[in-house]
Amino acid sequence: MKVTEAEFVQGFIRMCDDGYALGFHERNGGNASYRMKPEEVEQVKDQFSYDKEFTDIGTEVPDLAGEYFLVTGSGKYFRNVALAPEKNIAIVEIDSEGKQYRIVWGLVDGGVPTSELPSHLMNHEVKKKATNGLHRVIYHSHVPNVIALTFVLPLDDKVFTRELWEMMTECPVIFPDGIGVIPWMVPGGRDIAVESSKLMKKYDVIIWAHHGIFCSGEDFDNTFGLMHTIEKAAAILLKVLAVRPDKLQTITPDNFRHLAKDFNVDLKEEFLYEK
Ligand code: 2HA
Ligand code: ZN
Repeated sequence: MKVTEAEFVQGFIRMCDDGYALGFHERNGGNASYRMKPEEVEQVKDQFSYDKEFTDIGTEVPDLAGEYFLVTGSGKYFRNVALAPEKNIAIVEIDSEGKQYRIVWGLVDGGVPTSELPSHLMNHEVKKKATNGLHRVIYHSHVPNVIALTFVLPLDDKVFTRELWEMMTECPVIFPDGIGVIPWMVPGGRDIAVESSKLMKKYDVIIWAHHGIFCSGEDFDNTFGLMHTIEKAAAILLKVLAVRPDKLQTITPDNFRHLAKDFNVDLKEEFLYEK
C-alpha cells in the first residue's frame, strides 16, 4: 500500500487540513505527530528507506526506542500537507536507545521533522506510560482565542480550567482532568519539552502562554475535537469578558458536581473553588 493511502496517514492529513481551515496554523505554525501501531508499520514499511543518518533528538526518550512516528516537517505549512504529503510530512524511526531518529519516508524535497520534536516525543513518552499505550497523537497549534486569553487571565491551571469549563456544559466532560499552563518560554528546545512533559503527566491539554496549545489523545478525532472544543470555549470566554466580565450567571461548583455524578466523570475539587 502507498504510504499516503494508509488510513492513519489519511487521518493525519485530514487533521492538518481541518486545523488550517479553522485558522489554527498561519504560515508554518503548529505541528503534529502520531505514534504508529506495529500493524501500521507492517502495512507500509516496504516503502521505507534506511539510508539516512541517525540524528540527535536533543533529549532522551528511552521508552520510545524502536517506535515509528508520523510527523510534520519543520518550516512546512499545514495548508500544503494535503496537496503534497510526501513533501511536508515524514515517518521517523527512533533508535534503540531513544536518543536519535532517522527519516525513513517523506520530506522528499529535504527538510527535518518539526522543530518541536523534543516536546512531541517527551509528551508521547509520558502519555504512552500514563495511558498504557492508548494515546498516540500529540497536536500543537496556534489557536488565536486561547493565545489571547494568556494575556488577560492569570497563568494558572486552576483559573484556565475553571473559566473554560464554565463556557460550555460539555467542556468538563471533554477535558475532566483540566488544563495545564506554562509561562512564556523559548520554543523548540529541551527546556520547554521538559516543562511540558511534567504537566502532561496530569493533563491531556497544556497551554504555552502567548504561543499556543498542545493536546494529547487516542486518535485524530478525539485529539482534534479536544483542541477544537477548547478553542471554541476560549472564543466564548473572550466574548463574555468583553461584554460583561463579572458574568450575570454561570455554571456553579454545585452544578459541576451534579454533572460529574450524572455523567460519571471525576471532576477534582481543586477546580471547584469558591470565587
Ligand atoms: O512554527 O509552531 O512552535 C512551528 C511551531 C513552533
Ligand atoms: Zn508553535
